[in-house]
Amino acid sequence: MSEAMQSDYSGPERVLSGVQPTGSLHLGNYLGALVKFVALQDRRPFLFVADLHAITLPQDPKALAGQTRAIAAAFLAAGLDTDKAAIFPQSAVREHVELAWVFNCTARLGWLERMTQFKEKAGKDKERASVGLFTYPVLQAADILIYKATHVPVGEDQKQHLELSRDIADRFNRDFDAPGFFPLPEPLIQGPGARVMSLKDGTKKMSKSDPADLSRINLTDDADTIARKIKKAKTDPEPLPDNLGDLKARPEAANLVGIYSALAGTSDAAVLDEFGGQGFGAFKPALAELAVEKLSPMTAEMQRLMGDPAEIDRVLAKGAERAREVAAPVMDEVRRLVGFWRG
Ligand code: AQP
Repeated sequence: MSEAMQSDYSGPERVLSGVQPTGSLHLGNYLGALVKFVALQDRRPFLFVADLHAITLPQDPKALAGQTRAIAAAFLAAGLDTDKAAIFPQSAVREHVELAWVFNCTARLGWLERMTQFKEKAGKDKERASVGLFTYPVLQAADILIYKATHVPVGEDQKQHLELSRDIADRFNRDFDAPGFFPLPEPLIQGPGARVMSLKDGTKKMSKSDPADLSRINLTDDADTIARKIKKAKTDPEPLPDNLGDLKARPEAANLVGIYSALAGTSDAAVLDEFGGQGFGAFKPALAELAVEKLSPMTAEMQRLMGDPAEIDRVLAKGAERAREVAAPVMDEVRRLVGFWRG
C-alpha cells in the first residue's frame, strides 16, 4: 500500500530522527544513525532522545534522565552542532503524545499486528507486554509528523515502522479531507552501516538490549575491550573471499567486512581487494585498530561532556524550545481538522 501512495505535500523538506535512551549506544547506532545525522546536519535536523519510547519496556526512573543526557552527549561527541541540529528529549514536547492519541484512532489494529519489531521485543509472552510497546510505531508516526518531517535517517530495522508512518499520514489526510496536510515521510537508509549485525550471530542485528555484551561494541568501551570483542567475534575457519558473491553466503564474515568498510569510508569490494585470501588472524587485528582509531576520540569527548550535565541540559532545553515552536502550530491545526473544541 505504501509504495503506491502519492504525496500532495508541498511544504519544505525536514529531516528528523530519534534514538532511545535504553542503554549504552553501540557501533550499530553509531554507523546506522549518528554518522548519518552528522552528514545531514546542514539540513537542520530535529534529533530527539526517545525517552517516551524507552518506557515501553521497564526503565529505572532514577537512571532515565542520566541516560537521556548520555545520548545527547553521544550526539554532540559524534560532531553534531546545536546551531544546526535541534537536540531535545521527546517527552519535553508534549505534542508528540497528543498527536499520538489522534493517530491511535487513525491507525488500524491490523496494521500494528503486522509489525515484526513488536513480536521480537514482546517475546513469547506477548500478553504481558505493555500496550505502549504495541502502539510504539504509532507514537513514532507522531514523532515524525508533528514536525511534518519528510526524511528520516534510520537503520534498516526501522523500515517497516516508516512505512506505517506513511500509511497513517495518508489515512489522516484522507479521513480529515486535508490532502497534503501531512507529508508521506521517506526513510533514508542507504549507505554503509545501515545494518550492523551481532558479533556473536551474523543473522541478528547488533542491539543494546542483547544480554550478551560480547555481541556488540559499546561506544563506552575502551580500546582493550574493543580489541577483545573483535578477537572473540564469531567467524568461520575459511580465509576471507576475494569477491562479494562468496562473502554474501558468510554472514559473520560479511558483517566484519561491512563494519570495516563503513568505518574506513570505503566499500566492501575494496576491503576484499586488500584482505581477500587472508585469515581472520590478520583481519581482526586490523579491524580492531581501525575501530579504536575511529571510536576512541568520540568516547573521550562523551566522557568529558558527561562531566558537565548542566551544559547538556542547556543543549536539551534549547533544542526543546526550537522543537515546540514547530510542533505547537501543527498540533493546533490537527485540533481544528479533527474538530476539537478550541475556545
Ligand atoms: N544494528 C544496527 N545497525 C544499524 N543501525 C542500527 N540502529 C539500531 N541498531 C542498529 C539504528 O540506531 C537508531 C537508534 O535506535 P534506537 O536506540 O532508537 O532503537 P533500536 O533500533 O531498537 O536500537 P537497539 O540498539 O536495538 O536498541 P534496543 O535494544 O533498546 O531496542 C535507529 O535509527 C536504528 O535504526
